[in-house]
Amino acid sequence: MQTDTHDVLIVIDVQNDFCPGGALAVTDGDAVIDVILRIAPRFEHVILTQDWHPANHTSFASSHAGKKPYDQIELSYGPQTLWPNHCVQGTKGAEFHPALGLPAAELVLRKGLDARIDSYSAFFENDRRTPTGLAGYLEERGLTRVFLAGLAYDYCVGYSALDARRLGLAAFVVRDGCRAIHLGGSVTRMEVEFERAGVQVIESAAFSC
Ligand code: VGL
Ligand code: ZN
Repeated sequence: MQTDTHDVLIVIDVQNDFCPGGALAVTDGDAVIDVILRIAPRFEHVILTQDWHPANHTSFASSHAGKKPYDQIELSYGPQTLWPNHCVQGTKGAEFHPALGLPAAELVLRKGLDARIDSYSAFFENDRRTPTGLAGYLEERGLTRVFLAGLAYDYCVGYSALDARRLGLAAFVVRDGCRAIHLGGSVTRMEVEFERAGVQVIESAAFSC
């Protein structure tokens, strides 16, 4: 896999709360860091996303009386899985993992700021319509192929890849640079969607580095 000036590596949500010891820890979540640091030098363009919720966010079980984490509820924009409080703005848990040293990243995109709506994708909130601005940024910068890694494979990485395809971008998910939450068949469900949308799943070895 050769990269060129139209390619961008989007590193999704490598934050303390998604790593071991965090509020919404993904098994082995911090293992993505070595892979990401190994492939990042292949890219002229690197973007980081940061889940960045207010303390009363609607995706938190604690915002809904009688609900607990991983319950499903119906919101105005569709079904929403409820999570433990995580990535609250300004907290340690919301900070990038300290080993994720990517000082050359050109953009840090924060998402999930609106208390009323969740945002898995880096491109759109969970209504699948409200844009984050990332599509405009990529377009203006001439970035047409996105490579995704980070956390979690079956949520924020997955939805970002699907939306990239919806926007007409080529989308590659670097599988060993991701770890999944695994919630009731979420990985299989996402991979069916990848297939349908034309998201390509590759391994970091494809960069031969
Ligand atoms: C994520 C659940 C809630 C993710 C973020 O980064 O995949 N998952 N918020
Ligand atoms: Zn979140």
